[in-house]
Amino acid sequence: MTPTNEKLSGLLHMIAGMYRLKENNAFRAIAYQNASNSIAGLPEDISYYVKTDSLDQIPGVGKSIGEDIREFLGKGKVKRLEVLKCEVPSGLVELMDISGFGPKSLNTIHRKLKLETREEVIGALQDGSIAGIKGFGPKKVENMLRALKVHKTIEDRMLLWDAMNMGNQLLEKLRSFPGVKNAELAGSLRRRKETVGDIDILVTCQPHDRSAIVRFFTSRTLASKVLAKGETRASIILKSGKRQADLRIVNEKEWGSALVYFTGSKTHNIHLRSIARDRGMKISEYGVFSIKGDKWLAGRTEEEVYGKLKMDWIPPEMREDRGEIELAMHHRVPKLIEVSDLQGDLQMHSKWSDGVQSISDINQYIISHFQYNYFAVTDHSLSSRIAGGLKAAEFRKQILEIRELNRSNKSRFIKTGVEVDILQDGLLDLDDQLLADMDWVTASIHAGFTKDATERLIRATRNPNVHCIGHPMGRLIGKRAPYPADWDAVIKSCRVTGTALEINAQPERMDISDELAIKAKEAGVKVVISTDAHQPAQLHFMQLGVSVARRAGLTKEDIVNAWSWPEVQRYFRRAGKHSGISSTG
Ligand code: DGT
Ligand code: CA
Ligand code: CA
Ligand code: ZN
Repeated sequence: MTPTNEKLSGLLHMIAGMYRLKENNAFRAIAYQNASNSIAGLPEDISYYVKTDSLDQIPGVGKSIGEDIREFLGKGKVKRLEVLKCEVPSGLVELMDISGFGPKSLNTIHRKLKLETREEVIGALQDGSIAGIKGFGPKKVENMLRALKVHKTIEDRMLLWDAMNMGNQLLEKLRSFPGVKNAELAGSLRRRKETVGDIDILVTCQPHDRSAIVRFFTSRTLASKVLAKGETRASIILKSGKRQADLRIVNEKEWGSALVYFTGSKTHNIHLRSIARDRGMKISEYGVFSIKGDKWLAGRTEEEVYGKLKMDWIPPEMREDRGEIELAMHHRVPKLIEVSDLQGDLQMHSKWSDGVQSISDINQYIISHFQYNYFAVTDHSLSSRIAGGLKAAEFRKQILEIRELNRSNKSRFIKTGVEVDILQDGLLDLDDQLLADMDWVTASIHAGFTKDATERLIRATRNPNVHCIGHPMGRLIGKRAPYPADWDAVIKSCRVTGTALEINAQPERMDISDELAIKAKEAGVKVVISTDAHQPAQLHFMQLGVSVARRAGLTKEDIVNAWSWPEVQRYFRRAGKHSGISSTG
């Protein structure tokens, strides 16, 4: 993202937040949020669109948001935001993303206690003054405090998606710096953990190039602050994003052993060390050595290091000491799923509901960017009103549109579908006949997050029209804890009914988590990796979902959308599910 696009996207996000805080402005808030998302995904700097007079080509940017953008480029400010700041307490907007801190609650707190900043609100929660306000009973306050704790994880750590973007940018710069031979991400980022504490980078070079590389890493170009600086290492606070990055420089002969060491995890390394010891060796970042005689035995590549311990190479995503070392010793490391294995994407939203693009534009984008054989459009059902949910009759119309598109493309590329709401009692928001006519049905919970969801989810899995449960845990990393549920019972019901579980690849969701995906695989439950894209750029989140699956040791056989469409249909038919009546043909 260009710096201007980043600023503008942030500003529109702020306006969206202010409208939400102002209440009764949900639709405006969504419009601004959509525009903010679009701009974050633009291939060109925003000034290009102004110059070529093509602002209106940007999804979600209409006349009035277009004017805001011109104003921002001209004066660096937007009047609309300045006005809003006088009307609503802007210091509270960032709290609003946390569950339990909705606009209504924040407005009440603001009015009753005259609080203006997030710190003041957090203080008032902790010292009990908020508990004195009507409507803020012990249960509510407890929920708010718990949500704050969830939020804390994301203040200390970054989302994997953000870390990947920052890490890859940094890596590119280092790789093109003179003298750098190898450069690779390490630590939790290379293991693709769902949150990342800091960005670790490992580099090899000739000893005489080290100081120039350290100087570059700690220069103003990359660092806003230097935390530590030595001959072979440095720690900085990155200029972009304010997060920490650690650099380690090693000799080429140590590359493999250093990569193993700095990739971790710590528990994986500890287990490796004990295995080495059993075999009369020791292992460190400098290599594998014999205990007797202290002789260097291996270290150039990771394969060499694991090989010396009589193990197969282990993909970084699996290195958590969850059984991968035993698999590697028996040469049974699975061939993990890869992005290129995927044949389709089975959750996304078009502008029929809260997406920004038409089905035909999504179709074009997917054809020109992916090697898929199918994709499903899954707009929201009616009870997701804020998300522009559709009535049954509108879905019928949408089905006709998709058929027409397929007909004119002479293909069955686009599948009809829905992300149908699971209501409070576990029933679905659309009638069974309509669901049965869809190629692909994902059922998700979008309301009632604090109640135990076990029965609701199980009931949804029992519906023969439901192929998949969408974002099953309902968490938003750093904002909302998963709903309480008996996951073993839910997974069991998926197994019995042949219902798949989604790995939703939205950066804040990563839902189900790697831990649940491991359980799903153990139970023989299939998984669908979906982007839940609301605009084309988000279709690229797929790699995030794939990293969750890889951390769980999943292979092509475990992932529904790694199969051809006839295989998908066959699987669900055998499981006793309806598998569409070829409404796309
Ligand atoms: P993070 O940054 O909190 O998300 O997690 P990591 O795993 O990236 O941890 P970090 O940045 O402290 O260290 C990077 C890697 O270096 C870690 O995964 C394993 C290795 N490492 C660090 N400290 C130790 C240690 O005391 N013992 C061993 N065996 N390995 C360590
Ligand atoms: Ca780290
Ligand atoms: Ca580190
Ligand atoms: Zn959803």
